[in-house]
Amino acid sequence: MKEIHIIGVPSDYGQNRRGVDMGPSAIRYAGLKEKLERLGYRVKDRGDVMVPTPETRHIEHQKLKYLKEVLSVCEALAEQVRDVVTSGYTPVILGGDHSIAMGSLAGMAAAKKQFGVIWFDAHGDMNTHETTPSGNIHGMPLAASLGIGHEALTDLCGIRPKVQADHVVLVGARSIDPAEANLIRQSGVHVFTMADIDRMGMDAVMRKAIELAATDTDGIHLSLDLDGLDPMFAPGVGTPVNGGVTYREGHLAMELLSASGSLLSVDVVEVNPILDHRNQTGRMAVELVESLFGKRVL
Ligand code: 5AB
Ligand code: MN
Ligand code: MN
Ligand code: MN
Repeated sequence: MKEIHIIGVPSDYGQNRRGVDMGPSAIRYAGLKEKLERLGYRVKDRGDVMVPTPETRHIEHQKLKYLKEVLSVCEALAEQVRDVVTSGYTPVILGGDHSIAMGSLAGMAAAKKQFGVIWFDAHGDMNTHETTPSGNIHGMPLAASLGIGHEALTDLCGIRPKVQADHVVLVGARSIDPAEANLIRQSGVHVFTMADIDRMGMDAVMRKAIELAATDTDGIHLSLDLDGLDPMFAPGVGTPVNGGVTYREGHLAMELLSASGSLLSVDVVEVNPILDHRNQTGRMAVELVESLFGKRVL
């Protein structure tokens, strides 16, 4: 039985709404460790990566807000992920905003994994400092991990790129900025929008996504942005977008990934307890992770 290591990353430096730094607490409070243990796993919580206090920091670059802080958090996370993966364990990384995924993927790449990525998200996260409408780095982590954008981000941990575009699949996309759309098209990543999910169904979309991310790789990293779900089921996120993945579609996606046997690692990001209702989104995150690690009705 595989051993799971939980890593908390209480960082909100990638965006401008406080509260997402409390994501790891909210997800732990919803019973993550106990529920994974109930599924038969050994689970170790490695605690939180060190994150500086925002009130002591200021923005230096308007197009790359809190660049220094984002980089230091991601470097620390990458070291933890590398250690967990090279020891043969499965990391479950708790954000924090989505900028932390640059650290997750850097750690995977440092562990010399050839991995695919399923990027479950309402957004593309494919902006750069040149295309960003906000300056928020949580809109850039996928581009950076592919080697696109400012070299401070793309060269994180001295590995560029972290992942190859043809092994990357976006699922649930429905809010892409115009210049970001061009980068997505040029990059060669695979995209299943909400319209594709409507037409093909989540079952067919995920089977295809898993095939694309698992072919020629050692397995799949899931980057689970809770705003991929419809805000009806995940209201506690900073950038909600209507028309998202339903409760059942979300679970089906996790169940299929679980059944594929190709999951290597996961990050669960953008849970913001301040914007949530009685930890609904934290609990949803834990439920999805349970399905991802094999929870079944019978
Ligand atoms: B998230 C937006 N595209 O770049 C930008 O939540 C939103 O990690 C990014 O997916 C959303 O600021 C980033 C407008
Ligand atoms: Mn995201
Ligand atoms: Mn998003
Ligand atoms: Mn390939």
